[in-house]
Amino acid sequence: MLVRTLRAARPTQLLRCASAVPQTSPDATLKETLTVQIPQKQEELKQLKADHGSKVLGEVTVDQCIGGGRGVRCMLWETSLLDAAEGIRFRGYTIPECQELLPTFKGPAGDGEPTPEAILWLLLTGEIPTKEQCDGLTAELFERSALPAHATQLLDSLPKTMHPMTQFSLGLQACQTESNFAKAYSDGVHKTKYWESTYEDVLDVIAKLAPIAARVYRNTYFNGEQLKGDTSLDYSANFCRMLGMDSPGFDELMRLYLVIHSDHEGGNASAHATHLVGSTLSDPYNAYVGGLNALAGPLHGLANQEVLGWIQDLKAKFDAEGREVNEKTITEFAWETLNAGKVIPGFGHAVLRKTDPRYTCQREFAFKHLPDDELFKVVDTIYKVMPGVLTEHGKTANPYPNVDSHSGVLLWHYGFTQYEYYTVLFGVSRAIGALSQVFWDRALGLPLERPKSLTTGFIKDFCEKQ
Ligand code: HAX
Repeated sequence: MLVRTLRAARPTQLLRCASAVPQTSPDATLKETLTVQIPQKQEELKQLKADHGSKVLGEVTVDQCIGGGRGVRCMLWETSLLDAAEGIRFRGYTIPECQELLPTFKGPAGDGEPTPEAILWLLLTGEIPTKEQCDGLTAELFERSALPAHATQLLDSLPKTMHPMTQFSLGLQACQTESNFAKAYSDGVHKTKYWESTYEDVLDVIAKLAPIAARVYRNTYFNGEQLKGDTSLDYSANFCRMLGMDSPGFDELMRLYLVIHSDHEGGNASAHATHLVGSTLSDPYNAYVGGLNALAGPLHGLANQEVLGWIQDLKAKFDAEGREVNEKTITEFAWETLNAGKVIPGFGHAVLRKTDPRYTCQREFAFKHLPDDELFKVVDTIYKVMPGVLTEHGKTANPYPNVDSHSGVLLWHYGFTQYEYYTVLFGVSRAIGALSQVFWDRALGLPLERPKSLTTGFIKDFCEKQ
């Protein structure tokens, strides 16, 4: 009832973006809900192709072809949509709307941060789950979280100097032996049934990522001393206990973190890589390993580590010189970075042209929970000066902060200071969105991804003949 009332209040634009699939029963399990939705979505897509298959969605310029395909509309992605000015909408809902509508650990919406289980349900189904549905999903994820012995042995054998993202990716790759899809495919399953084993893999991977990530953390920074989770809690808090973090404040931060990093439409490198690998009918384990390896790049997910590194370097330099970190010294350090031919991590975006709402909600979290934190004040001062510096520099299309600019300082506040590990947390979260879409790729029977590439010679000839 509550859900229906809130849905009725959704803004017009949101209704325009929303899927045509009706709300299913509030008592249904996740699999039951999806089972009802699949034929409807298949029909919707079939109709879309029949009605509009030959319509033109956009053109491709030479700049776009050479420049990483920015703005080229050539991928179907159901779980979220990004607007350059407004930012992300998850299944039609903005971040503040998700915070208002999605169940929390304690109970109804509004009582703290939404849980990752809730955003997983929303991304998979397009529906706002009830608290009971979320609790059922939490239990299901815990049941699926066991790691095979060879995966834990492999993780424990890795050098502690190996980057945590490499360890994380290897850990998931080792779990691929558990893939239901790979087994079903080799047993000759009919293509109309692909979604069933994909569903199992998607939930299994999401469930296993938390213990893999925790193991990497404990191996790298705590001599391999492993800690038990607490399955009386939710996915986030259980993960926090396995990491060795035990405070309600950090639990809430982890919920916020895992929700807002989950999805950012399909063209970003980690989502796109997952989608591309998955489109070959490689199973969700292999597909998401591809996504993780894309996330590990400094222009993408690794930027959250780079931001903390940049702030530490800045502080070290001015502490050593006996100078205060303020607008003037930050500006000076920013120019040193730019003049050295490096990027300012945490600023700029391939699509966004305004401050990232994922940055804004983390800033609000900081104002609420750590307003006097020294590092937060530095981040806030950077926010004041950096758009001006980057505008003066004149290169970047978007001088405003992105999600990675703020996440590290919040983690640091709670004593989670091993910043080389931060991208692993991003990787735990991004699975929720990228794999929800892999599920729909299989359920809708989307084909192998294979865009056309061109040579420089071809482009020259083509343009000269025009
Ligand atoms: N600092 C310095 N220069 C920047 C810049 C920044 N933060 N952002 C963009 N530029 C430069 C680009 O390097 C490019 O320079 P060249 O012409 O010399 O190649 C120029 O400005 C134009 O780039 P753009 O069109 O504004 O941006 P792109 O779409 O090419 O790239 C990036 C988007 C996010 C990769 C870019 O803004 C960047 O490198 N930012 C810093 C790294 C970062 O924060 N990455 C995380 C992004 C969010 C994310 O994916 N999180 O996971």
